[in-house]
Amino acid sequence: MSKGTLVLSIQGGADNWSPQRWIERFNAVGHGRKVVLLPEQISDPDDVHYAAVWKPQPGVLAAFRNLRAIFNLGAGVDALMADPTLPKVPIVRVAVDDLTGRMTEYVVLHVLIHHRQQLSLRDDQSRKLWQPGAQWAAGAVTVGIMGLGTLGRDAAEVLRRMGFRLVGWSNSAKTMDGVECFSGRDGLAPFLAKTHILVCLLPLTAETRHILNRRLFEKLARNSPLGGPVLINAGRGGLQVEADILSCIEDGTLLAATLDVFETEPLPTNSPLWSHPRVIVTPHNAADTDADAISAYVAEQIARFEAGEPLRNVVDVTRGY
Ligand code: NDP
Ligand code: OXD
Repeated sequence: MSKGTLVLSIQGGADNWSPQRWIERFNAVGHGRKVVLLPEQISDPDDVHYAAVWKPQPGVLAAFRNLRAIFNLGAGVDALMADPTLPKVPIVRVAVDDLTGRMTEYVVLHVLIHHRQQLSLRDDQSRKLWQPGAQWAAGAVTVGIMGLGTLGRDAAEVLRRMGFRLVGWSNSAKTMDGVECFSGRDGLAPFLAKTHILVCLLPLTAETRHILNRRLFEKLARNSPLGGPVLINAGRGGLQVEADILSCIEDGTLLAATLDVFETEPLPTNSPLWSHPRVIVTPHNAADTDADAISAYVAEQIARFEAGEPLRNVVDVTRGY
């Protein structure tokens, strides 16, 4: 009897993320399950039981009537949610230690860059200026994390251990050791009023689109030892209004920003963000997931599912994440 086919639909990617490498990986962990890379012709569409996808073309999965689950090869499912023809089967997203650890590295790195005034020191170096300036303790800085999910919680825990003060914001109410937690629309303003460095690790949904705008930046705490509020966005580009970020840095509403994600990716070469001295641009690589870890995770989830156990990290499609 057929084990059922696994189809792959993977947009772009080079080297480790190339579609060919994904086929090799899924063949290695699939225990003989047939693996087909779309748009290759499928001889028996009804034999397709699983799909593993990254930004698939809308409609590409609609023909598979016997699909049992869709595995998104990343943490964010916004690209999938935008496809109204998606079969109504469970969608599983990636939540693995490898990705979480890499994101925490990124958040800690950029919090420290701003906390330790690395942009100014770099500028001084370029002008051969020896200017040690003022320094303050981590405990003088409050980091506010938007999104206390898999990624936000881990980053918060590590930053707290480093001595920063932590506040967090999420949809549902939470309690976390050493993190003052706020939730929902009503919790947003009090959360912002305490935040010196704002770290955004929200998913992109209808509710969060363009949430990082001027009105929000104006509510950030103005008593930061850094001299002004800082934004770090590693969630999605659709969360931010880039014109507002630039104008807020120009007029001092924001001191600086680190951006890993953009409204249009790759960031167009004519974007002023590229060359702004108070903006750090990274190419949506805050947390490149290890592809071996993901294929092993998908194979393990399929094995659980076929043994009658529940899938883990299933997306709530009504919330969109
Ligand atoms: P989770 O789903 O685990 O966490 C999402 C968090 O956001 C939850 O705490 C949730 O609240 C909160 N949230 C969602 N909507 C709202 C809202 N309207 N108001 C307040 N809080 C809200 O996701 P992850 O932590 O795994 O990932 C977060 C995002 O990071 C991904 O969706 C993706 O876009 C991005 N990402 C970026 C990467 C990069 O390289 N730049 C790599 C990987 C991910 P609650 O807990 O109450 O549900
Ligand atoms: C993800 C990403 O969502 O890499 O996993 O952006």
